[in-house]
Amino acid sequence: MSSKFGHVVITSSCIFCRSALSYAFVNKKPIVPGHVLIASDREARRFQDLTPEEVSDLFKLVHRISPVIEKVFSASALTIAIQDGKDAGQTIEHVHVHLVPRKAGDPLQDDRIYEVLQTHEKKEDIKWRTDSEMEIEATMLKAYFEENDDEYQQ
Ligand code: AMW
Repeated sequence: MSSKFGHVVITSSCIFCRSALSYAFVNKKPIVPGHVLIASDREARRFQDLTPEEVSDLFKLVHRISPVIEKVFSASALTIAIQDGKDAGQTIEHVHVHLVPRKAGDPLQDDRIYEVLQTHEKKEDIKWRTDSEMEIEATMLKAYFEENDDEYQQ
């Protein structure tokens, strides 16, 4: 089943984990390998538009995915961020959490990540990934959840 992400359609082949009210998918222009997104199923524009149940479900899914992303991408830390509104850098008007693997000495140190999150997507010299590149990553992550996570929902 595909899902709406603002004005974009995320095909099921790019979605690697679902919960009751949220879904996790691979990024078309990740700032580093393993930069994934978790969105509410319902197309709410701002964080404050989510119901308490949706907030809880969204962050439970972030919580479930976090250790997997950290391990699979050999990270030692994560940045978990929401750009909540246009003036905070939000380009897709549908609440989503950025989950970014981090490690000592990575190029996103000293809070540079926040500038990169705001500008990376707009850089024309950085290519959008192809559907097949994204599918390969989603399939790898999906398999991990199917094998290792009893709560996995397709
Ligand atoms: W936001 O700026 O609105 O906080 O972040 C939007 C995110 O969505 C960016 O990381 C961007 O790379 C990603 N993105 C944009 N279009 C797609 C798409 N079709 N599939 C997956 N990710 C996308």
